[in-house]
Amino acid sequence: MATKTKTQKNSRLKPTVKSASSNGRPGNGRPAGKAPAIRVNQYGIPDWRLEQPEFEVIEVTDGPEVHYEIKGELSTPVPPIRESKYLTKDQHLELYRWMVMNRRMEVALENLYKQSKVVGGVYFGLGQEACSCASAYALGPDDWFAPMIRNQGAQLVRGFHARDIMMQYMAKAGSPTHGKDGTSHYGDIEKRHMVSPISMLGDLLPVMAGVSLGARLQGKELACLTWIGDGGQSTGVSYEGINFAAVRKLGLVLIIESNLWAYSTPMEYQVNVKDLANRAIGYGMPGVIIDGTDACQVYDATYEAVERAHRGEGPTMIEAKLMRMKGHAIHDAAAYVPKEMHEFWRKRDCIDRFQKYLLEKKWLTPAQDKEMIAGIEKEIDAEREFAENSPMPEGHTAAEGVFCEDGCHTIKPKYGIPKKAKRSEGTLKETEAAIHFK
Ligand SMILES: Cc1ncc(C[n+]2csc(CCOP(=O)(O)OP(=O)(O)O)c2C)c(N)n1
Ligand SMILES: [Mg+2]
Repeated sequence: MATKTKTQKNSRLKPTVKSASSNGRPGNGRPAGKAPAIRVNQYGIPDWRLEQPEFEVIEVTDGPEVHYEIKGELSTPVPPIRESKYLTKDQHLELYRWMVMNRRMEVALENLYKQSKVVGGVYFGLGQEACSCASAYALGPDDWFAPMIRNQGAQLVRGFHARDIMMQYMAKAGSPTHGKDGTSHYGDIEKRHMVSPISMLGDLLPVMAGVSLGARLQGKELACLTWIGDGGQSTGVSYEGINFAAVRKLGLVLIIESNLWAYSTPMEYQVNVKDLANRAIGYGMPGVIIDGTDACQVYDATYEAVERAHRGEGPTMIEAKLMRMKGHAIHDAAAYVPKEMHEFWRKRDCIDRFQKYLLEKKWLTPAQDKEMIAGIEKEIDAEREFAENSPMPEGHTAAEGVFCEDGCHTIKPKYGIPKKAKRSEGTLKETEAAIHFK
């Protein structure tokens, strides 16, 4: 008979305390109470959530098989939405519309994939629409953003059309990369101020810190928003990027999407801390924990981080707690996720809760809601039809526009010529200012 053994792990629910043993080393075993008291410093990371779920995922070995089980409190009531300090009634409604648009577009993408109209895979942000849309919605018109695969909603909020995203997945000639890339590797540095996603997790962090630094050298304090997963934030380059932003007080607004899974690795086996926002302490920057399924919390936390960036006060780390409600991508059925975990988070669906909130406040009537959703469906249908009917690229275009050719475009400062730093003994030479920041 197979024996069930649970992998040894420090429980997050009840921290274990090991008894001290001297191991024969000098000094150990000295009677307590003789040494001077040790001061413990206190750091406070605010936690805006109205619920702190108490459960953990445990790896269970059952003979040769390994699977995950969930242990803890799963029947707690769904928390209310935290009232926004900043959003007006109309902005609530506009934000709700973006979230619904985000979800409906991803349903359309899934259908296109199932009809074999997509080249490659498709990625979804199901359950994370509030996190993508409300954060992008909090940016000012000049601010920059760099989405990851789950932030397609942010692209819609910042001016991309559903057809752009659809055509990109379908590798159409009219897509942002003209059919040269099947997923999401495109940006828009001219109009929408979007830096292309980078697949190497963490690399966007120093890039966005650099965008903020570049703008500062040109006389502008901008907010540069990007997102990273609970898995991705463990990379070395994440540390380097965040640290650099903190030291230079750059306008990086970092949202850690703590969605409890990094591919098939649960968060408990990815990091040994419960709250990733605590890491802000080590970087020397403010951190905040929010409920990533509450659009008002996402908006308010990002809004405050953006204001801080505009004042030149430096970066902010926002840990948004939520759940990745689908697999890593369409090919991943996420069978490794315990069923009860999906059920717990399904009850906390960001769109359902926001809809209920708006209806209860009477800012939206059921009839207006129905009409709005029907309008979005019509719009998505038109976008899908446009994408489906648009042509594939001509063969000869494959080698075009891959490398810069003489005169193809000029690289120039966007906001102005970098200012020279002043010194008491004089002024830096123009070249020195550049070297200083190398
Ligand atoms: C540096 C690096 N290592 C590994 C990968 C492969 N990879 C792509 S996504 C992913 C999981 C990411 O998990 P997480 O950061 O939590 O984001 P989520 O998918 O949960 O949104 C991995 C391991 C990668 N792209 N880059
Ligand atoms: Mg994750």
